[in-house]
Amino acid sequence: MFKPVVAVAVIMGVMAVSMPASAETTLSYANFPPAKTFPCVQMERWKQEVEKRTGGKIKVQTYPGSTLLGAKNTLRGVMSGQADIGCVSLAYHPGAFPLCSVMELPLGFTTSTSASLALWDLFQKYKPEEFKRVKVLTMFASAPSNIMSKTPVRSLADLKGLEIRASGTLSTILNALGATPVSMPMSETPEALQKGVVKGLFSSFEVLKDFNFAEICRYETETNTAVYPFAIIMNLRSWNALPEDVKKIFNDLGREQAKWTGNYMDNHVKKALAWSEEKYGIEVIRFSDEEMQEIEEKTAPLIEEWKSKSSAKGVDAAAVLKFVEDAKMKYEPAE
Ligand code: 3IO
Repeated sequence: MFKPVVAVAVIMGVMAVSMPASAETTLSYANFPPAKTFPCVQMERWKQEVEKRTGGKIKVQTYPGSTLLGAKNTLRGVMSGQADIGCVSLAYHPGAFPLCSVMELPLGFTTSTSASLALWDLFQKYKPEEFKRVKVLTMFASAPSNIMSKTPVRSLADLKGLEIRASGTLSTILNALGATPVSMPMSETPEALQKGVVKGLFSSFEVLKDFNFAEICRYETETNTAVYPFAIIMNLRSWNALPEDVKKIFNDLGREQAKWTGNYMDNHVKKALAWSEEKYGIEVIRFSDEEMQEIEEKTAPLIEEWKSKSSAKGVDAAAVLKFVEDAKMKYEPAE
């Protein structure tokens, strides 16, 4: 017998299954290096937290390995809406970030955690013009940069004329030390090393494992000079379209994510070094105190250069530098 109540219930049941529970939004998130590298590991963690905290209202579709946008077109691509969210290494855009590029200077941060928190505080304090066309979701920095090379670099003399991959201000640091810097994004580095276009790279040690660079670069010279700052940016129209409760969840995640990423990175550097020693018998080289003193002297002018360049773009350079140095004191681990 025909029962209208049952029929209506069945129809409503079908509708409930075929229609989204409520307005569900999927955000695309572009990242340039391979999935197992730290910018992508932190991306997956952010995705997980967002999906959990929004109760599934927001879904995040991640695109590691430049599958949606590459290293140098993520900034533009996010601004124009080709992706909702993207990961930008600030050093790939010399001149574009006159304030936050202070974090690329040889300031002697010893951990990713301290540099990441300093960068986040810096952004919150100044809300710099250079990011006004995007929403900044979080920021973080790599662990300090070191020289990974095919031939041993035991002194600055060994570095002379050696082609080493870096980016942005970190390339100018290499230049000041007598090396021949070759600027390119990290995502192009495996091929350049393989082909011999570069004889090494200047970055944080976790790449020894994550890119298997330990196989080709058996010598690792500690300099702990400078970090690479990163920003996770969101398209403004996509941001403005989010409901207030979701915006709050994203905002609350900003600093927490910076700290999480720093912690992950610092632990992962240790693991990567142990792995590289075990698997490839890499040699870790430490410069003498005299050598470290010379590095400080040779790179000091870069700080003055940054001051004059950023001042010319309206940045209160002395105040910004002091802010970062104070944040460093606050966050650096006790010796
Ligand atoms: C980096 C970039 C991509 C993947 C892993 C990484 N570890 C350290 C960095 C920083 C860097 O060298 C760069 O080019 O942004």
